[in-house]
Amino acid sequence: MGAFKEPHGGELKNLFLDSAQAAQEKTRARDLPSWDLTTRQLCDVELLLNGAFSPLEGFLGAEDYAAVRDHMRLSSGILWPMPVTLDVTEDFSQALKQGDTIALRDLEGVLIATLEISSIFRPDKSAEAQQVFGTTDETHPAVNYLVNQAHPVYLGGRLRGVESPTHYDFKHLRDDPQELRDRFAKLGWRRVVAFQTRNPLHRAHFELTFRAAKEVEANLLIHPVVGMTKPGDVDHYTRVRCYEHVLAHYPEQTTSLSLLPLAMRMGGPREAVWHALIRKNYGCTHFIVGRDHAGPGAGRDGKPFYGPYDAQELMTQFEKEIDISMVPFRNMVYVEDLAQYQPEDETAAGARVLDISGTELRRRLHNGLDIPEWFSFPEVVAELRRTHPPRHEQGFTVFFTGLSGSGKSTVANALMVKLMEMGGRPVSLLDGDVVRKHLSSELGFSKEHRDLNIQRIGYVASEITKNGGIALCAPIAPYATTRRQVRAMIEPHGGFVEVHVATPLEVCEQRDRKGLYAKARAGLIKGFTGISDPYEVPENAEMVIDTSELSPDSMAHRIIVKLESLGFIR
Ligand code: PPS
Repeated sequence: MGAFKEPHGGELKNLFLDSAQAAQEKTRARDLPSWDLTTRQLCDVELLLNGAFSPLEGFLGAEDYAAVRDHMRLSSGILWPMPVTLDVTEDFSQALKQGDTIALRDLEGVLIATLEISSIFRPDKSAEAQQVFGTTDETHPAVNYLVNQAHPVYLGGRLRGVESPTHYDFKHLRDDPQELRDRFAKLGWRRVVAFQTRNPLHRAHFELTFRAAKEVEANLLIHPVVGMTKPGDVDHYTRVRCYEHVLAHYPEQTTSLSLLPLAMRMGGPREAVWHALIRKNYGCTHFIVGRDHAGPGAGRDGKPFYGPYDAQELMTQFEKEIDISMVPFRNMVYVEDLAQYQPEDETAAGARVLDISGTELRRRLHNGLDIPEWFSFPEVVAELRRTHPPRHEQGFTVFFTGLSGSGKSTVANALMVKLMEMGGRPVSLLDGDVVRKHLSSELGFSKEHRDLNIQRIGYVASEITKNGGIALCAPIAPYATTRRQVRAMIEPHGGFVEVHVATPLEVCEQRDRKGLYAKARAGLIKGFTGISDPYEVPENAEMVIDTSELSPDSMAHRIIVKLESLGFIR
């Protein structure tokens, strides 16, 4: 049996040129203006080229864009809920006109496709945010992307595919729509229910997918997104290792795993409809929509952007038109007395139900606490513990900030020695003067140069932290914005403890160990921090210390106690 579901729009697109044409296109591309695709654009291009976004043949032009934004349809009338657009800079668009062709390259400069431009337009971003995502609140990840990352000009047009973006990871689990259709046909799978996910699978998901497949008498496709998901999600390498473990728990020959390089928008109901269309293109007949499908969480006002079952409601409207059957699912909870999972709305009144939220799971991982077997498979927990070790096994950064002569280096040195005495993790000291000698020797003290210097320190510290080490940084770091950037670079990889060395300026100036304050006062050094250049006092530092009050040794000891209380050492 061949494919049993028509692709969306009737024809499965394949935008790749044959090898002779691709070679010609490569030669031609040498003289074409070239655009380096962003990570998100690269995901979109991959799914455009391989037909996952059928019937699209390229990025949306102005007319289709407006129709999709306002009516969830292409101008031809075909249902399409999500704008798929190519955003470029004003500068790049300046020299372009309709009819021109541009080369689209990946981050390394490899030619992926060419685009024949049919439309150049400037979107009204707030209208797009409001219409597509129902909000202009920038805490919504897609709105944040649209407003703060997407470039101002959109280029629409048809794509000619030269080469699919390269993936070095999990090649055996990557299938394009035709490959999955062929696999289903070969296995004789006529009914396939797809499960979309961006999280590791725990027992509740396992129960839900297993029941869904049984209910509709279909085979199951676990189809996780490995392109872009919600910032802060578990990385896809860890997730895929988890999925492979869970796969072994389904009855043999019933379930398949394939990875989808989609860039999610976290667009709730509209995104659910989009996900369903995509799964239909991959040959699936059924699609599971659970609670809060593709939900971005809560907004600035603390309220969720979408209702928990909004996605199911919108899918109900379009299910027939898309021609894929939704398998709606309520939240699954563990009923302790029955020792089994049940949909939330089927549990008997008064039954003792157990659940562990995402936040609670992260807390338990952080602290190395028990994660019960009713919640997850032990192999999955072990995998998560490998990438999320408890805090005392993670790397961390102690970032000292304060005026010249405040005692940052002295305390940092004392702390380094104490940490080395304790052992367990390598310790690196990125002292202001040392960094300026080895990492930033060409930089001066303008705002631009100071920012660059701090960003370099942040980068090195984030690498040390990521690899499980301890980084002690001791620059002046006078600007709040740059300190915030450094925190954001490091926190995803481990701990970040900001210590404000708040020794008063008079004391620093009185000490004047290097004689720099005297020179600054005499005007011999321009832009000296605290004298003729600002120091923005930290507002959210984890610790504030003053070296005019206590010895460096006592200070270092206080920091050790703080690190213990935060769980980074024990
Ligand atoms: S920054 O602002 O964080 O990039 O500064 P940093 O890399 O920590 O370098 C500070 C050391 O450089 C000496 N120095 C100056 N400091 C402040 N302002 C000016 N204009 C300046 N020129 C030279 C000073 O000795 C600082 O060392 P510390 O150890 O902080 O006293």
